[in-house]
Amino acid sequence: MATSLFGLKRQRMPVRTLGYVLPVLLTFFLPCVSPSFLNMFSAQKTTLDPCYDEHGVPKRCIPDFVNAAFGRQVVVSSECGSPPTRYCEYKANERGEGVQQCHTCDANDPITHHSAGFLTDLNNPNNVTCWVSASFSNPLQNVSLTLSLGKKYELTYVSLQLCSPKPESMVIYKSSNFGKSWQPFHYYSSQCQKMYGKQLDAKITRANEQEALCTDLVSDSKPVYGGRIAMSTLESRPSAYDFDNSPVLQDWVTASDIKVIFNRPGGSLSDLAAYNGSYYYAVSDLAVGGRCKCNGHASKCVPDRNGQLACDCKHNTAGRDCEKCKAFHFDRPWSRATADNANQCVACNCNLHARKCRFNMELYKLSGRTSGGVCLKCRHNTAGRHCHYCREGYFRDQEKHITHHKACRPCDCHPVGSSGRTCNQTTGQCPCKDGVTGVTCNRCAKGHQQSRSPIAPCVRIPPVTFTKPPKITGPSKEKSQCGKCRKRSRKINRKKYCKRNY
Ligand SMILES: [Ca+2]
Repeated sequence: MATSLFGLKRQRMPVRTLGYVLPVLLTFFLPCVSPSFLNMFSAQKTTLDPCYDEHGVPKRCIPDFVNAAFGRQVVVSSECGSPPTRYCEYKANERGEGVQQCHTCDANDPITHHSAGFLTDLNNPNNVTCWVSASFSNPLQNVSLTLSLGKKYELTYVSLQLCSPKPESMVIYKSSNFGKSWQPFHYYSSQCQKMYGKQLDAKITRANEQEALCTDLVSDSKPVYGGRIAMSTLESRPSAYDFDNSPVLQDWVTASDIKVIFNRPGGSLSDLAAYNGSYYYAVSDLAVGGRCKCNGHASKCVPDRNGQLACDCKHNTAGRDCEKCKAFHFDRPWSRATADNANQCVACNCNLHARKCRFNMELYKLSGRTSGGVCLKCRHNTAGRHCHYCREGYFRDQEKHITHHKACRPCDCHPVGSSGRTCNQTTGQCPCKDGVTGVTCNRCAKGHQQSRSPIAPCVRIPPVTFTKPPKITGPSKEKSQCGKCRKRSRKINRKKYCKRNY
């Protein structure tokens, strides 16, 4: 597959568009781009899954470089042809004389219309198609182009190829929240200070890397017609050389929408002659070069269930931009993949007893930044941040692995014989009252016998003395019951106590 320095896979972009755009970009933008940023765009080997190496080890992966504007609808504030109108160009003939060439714009004519669809169609230099705004007489009338990319992208450039002369003042804005708010991306004006309160060609430092530059287009206004305006998102920005480690710049290049506002038409004499008191803007191609934003965790973007473009997330990540860890993978904090580390999200260790967990930064730090997952709603009578021990009232069955759903058995402490309901986690031994024995405290210890008192259910058997046995006066039924009770076993009866008082 033919790849260029920017890792462009030529099949993905209309060949003619790339052929036209790339030389411009490489000439202007390469010197200011960091090696790590270029590496990000380096060609990916054709493997089964670009997000894993041949041993199945996760590695950073990124979607192909595309013209994100291609074929997308652009909302324009103005369009010529309703009703049909004329617009004129002022060009030099073979003898160098200025000649006016006028054209008809009829929105309802398939041949002479100049609709917004021409902004993002195939950019064929042999058959240039232009959007043309309606003509206007006030040069300060704004005309805007709004392009929704439908998904966050990380942009390398925004470019406009013009059919009219280059405007004197214009601004490119970006939105990274689908049009809720807009941020200036680049100003163009011969009067930066006057028009926008911006310094011409201001120096960008590490302190203001998200500040839009203001540059002058008119000083570079050849050719008058068919010129190209192109901004590099990273140009002149110091951290471009360390893009991987610059969240500020990663944020700066992120956009879901682009808006271009023309504030003032080009002001040279030839331009004005062409306008002849009636201004217009005309653009043949609006291109937005970049990659679907997936934070290094996906190699492609695909339509989701709702038909919206979303990253095909790997490395246990989730979200439209793979901007979070997927459910139950919160043992480490989410992080963008870098060239050195895929920063895969890791599943919580809950010993198969929980389906949910959360991340705890304190525990993560305490563990030496290895594990911060805390299991939620441990099942099967387990407890602990990893559901790794038995909850109160249960003890470990040592014959079963901790992941077994019956690894914890109930203590089953005798309600009368034990002094509590919590047994030893390992042995299952319940806390027995004095004179009581057995794992569940269900028997009187040797030398003890059951009493009538639930507080002291087993009392010491009094020493045997050889005195004359007392005369039994009670009913013979009670006597036989007591005899039975004493003889049978030392097991404590929960409901019934021997009535005889020892
Ligand atoms: Ca076009």
